Amino acid sequence: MKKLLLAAAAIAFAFPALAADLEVSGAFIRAAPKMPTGAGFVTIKNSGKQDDKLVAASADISKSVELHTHIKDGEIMRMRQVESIAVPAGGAAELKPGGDHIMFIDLKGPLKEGDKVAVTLKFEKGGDLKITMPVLGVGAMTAPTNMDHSQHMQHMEQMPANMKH
Ligand SMILES: [Cu+2]
Repeated sequence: MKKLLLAAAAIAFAFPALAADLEVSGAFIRAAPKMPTGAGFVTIKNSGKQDDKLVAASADISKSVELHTHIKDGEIMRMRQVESIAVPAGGAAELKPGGDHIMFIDLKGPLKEGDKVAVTLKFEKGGDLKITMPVLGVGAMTAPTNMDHSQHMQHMEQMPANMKH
């Protein structure tokens, strides 16, 4: 048992930037009912002290997964594969429509709204981070914000004051 703990400590020391420093929010994939490819978006916040990089992503919904960005070629926006996406210390990487994204190439089946996809994000220092990306509508621009929460707050305010015993 003690040996095991020591081994774990050694690994933690070798990789000081832990996945715990990386926080993922707003993940979603656009539905692709008839297309051979799909695009995923997510915001990755790095609360650590070391810059990190998203270097790969994997999922079993497609033959391959690439990291892409958009570049302006004259008046046309084109997609281009990139080797990594920077996740700066104290900052965030925002993968969003029209910018950086995760590209699922050669989908094994149609991506339908309401599906949930398990995706592993691989970071240069933070290691692997497993996330679930919900599939939203074809033209979705952002993941839904927590509207339920604000509604809940309103309920609280409207609660009668004489609820004490
Ligand atoms: Cu792409």
